[in-house]
Amino acid sequence: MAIATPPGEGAIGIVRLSGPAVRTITKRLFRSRRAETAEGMVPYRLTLGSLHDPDSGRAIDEVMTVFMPGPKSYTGEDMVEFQAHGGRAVLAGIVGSSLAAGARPASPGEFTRRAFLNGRLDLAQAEAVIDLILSRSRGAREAALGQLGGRLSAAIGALCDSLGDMAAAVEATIEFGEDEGLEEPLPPAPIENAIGTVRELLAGEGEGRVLREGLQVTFAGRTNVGKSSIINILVNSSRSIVTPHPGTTRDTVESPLNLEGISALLIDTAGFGPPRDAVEEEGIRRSRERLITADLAVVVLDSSEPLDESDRDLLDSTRCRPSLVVLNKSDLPALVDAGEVRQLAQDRPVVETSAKTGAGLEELRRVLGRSARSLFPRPEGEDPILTNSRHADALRRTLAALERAKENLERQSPIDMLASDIRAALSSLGEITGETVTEEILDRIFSNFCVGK
Ligand SMILES: Nc1nc2c(ncn2[C@@H]2O[C@H](COP(=O)(O)OP(=O)(O)OP(=O)(O)O)[C@@H](O)[C@H]2O)c(=O)[nH]1
Ligand SMILES: [Mg+2]
Repeated sequence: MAIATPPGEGAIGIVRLSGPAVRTITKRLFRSRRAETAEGMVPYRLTLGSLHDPDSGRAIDEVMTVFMPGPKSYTGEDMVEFQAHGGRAVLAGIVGSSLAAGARPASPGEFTRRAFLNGRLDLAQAEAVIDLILSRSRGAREAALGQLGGRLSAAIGALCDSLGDMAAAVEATIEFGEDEGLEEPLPPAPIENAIGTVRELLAGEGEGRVLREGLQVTFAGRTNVGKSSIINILVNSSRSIVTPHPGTTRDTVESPLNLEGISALLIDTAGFGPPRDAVEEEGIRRSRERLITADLAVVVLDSSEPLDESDRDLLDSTRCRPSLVVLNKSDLPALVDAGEVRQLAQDRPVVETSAKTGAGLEELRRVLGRSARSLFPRPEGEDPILTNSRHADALRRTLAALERAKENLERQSPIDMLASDIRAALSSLGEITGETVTEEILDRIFSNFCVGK
């Protein structure tokens, strides 16, 4: 039993129960308005009634109740959900009465864990549930929904099938005693195909990281060019401090922003310039670090001051990376030749802005969105996207085992070795869908869930 809705006050608060005692407990708590008993409930249909304390009989709330008999329920067990008014005292009353009627509090993710243990979902799908709840952008949501629908599981399942056939052929050979090598060599195609598929899945890991952590967009430039002012406008808040003094931003400041359905993290950095103290020096070191690790770099220049060496260095050092150039302070008389900047920018977009008047900011938003899209072209494709580092880790071990298998096959090594490689690959794949997974890993996964899911 657990409250399934977020804490606080809301229109509706849901308490859900799952397990073999659900019918008995419901009978003790719920009175259908029409039948005056819980028996008036039709499975999977909402029934209006009231909840009562089992000891005193006192009413707690008017509720809608839905009874979902197993195995056709989320957990695969008998389940009931009470849709009550979403207030603290109401929900506390329902929880207290459920306990008195024989329920026990659920642990985090216990409903989904039971769904997994009862075969309603595999582990990758169960993990997609929490990803879906935590998703903050369309891309993340669609990837999680695809995984929940079994997209990744199907790809893993197909791999397991073909490797399973191969394993069976190898085991059969061992059984017939030909352990000194194969008379007729096994065809390498299934292993090569599997290696290709695993590599392809792993190639999508970068996209998955972007979905999970957001696209890192680092704004860099000299001090006082207006980096913080621009970011504040883009994220519509005064997240970074802005002052006329050079060296205002001394540490990196991160602000999340949704760029055309892709969640991004705009990173404001300490401006480049001669450091006046150890703090600024460390700030500049951090700026460089965030520039190196950025998915997208935004080079900000001040058009009201002549280009200097550090501007040119920055334009040059970001040339071969996904980056764009912003020429800020377009409201002031220009001392920078826009033509020269375009030339130094080469084929990168150059956007002229004024953080003071807001000119060019919409265009900058569009250009950022376009760059994000081009870095991350297929959030709505049909291919599974690897968003989970646990899955990536298991796939890397699968790949290593498959590569060993390929080598052993080519070298015509003793067939036992091949058999053990294929078994290792299958076992790593099984960790993803949960066929081969330890209790400890399950604990770790489900402890990230909220109570009530
Ligand atoms: N006229 C004009 N002033 C601007 C513009 N953008 C920023 N400023 C001013 O320039 C000064 C510096 O702006 P910031 O946004 O703090 O610049 P920064 O690049 O973050 O500076 P550091 O944090 O020191 O590296 C502030 O006084 C801003 O008001 C602009 O487009 N036009
Ligand atoms: Mg700043």
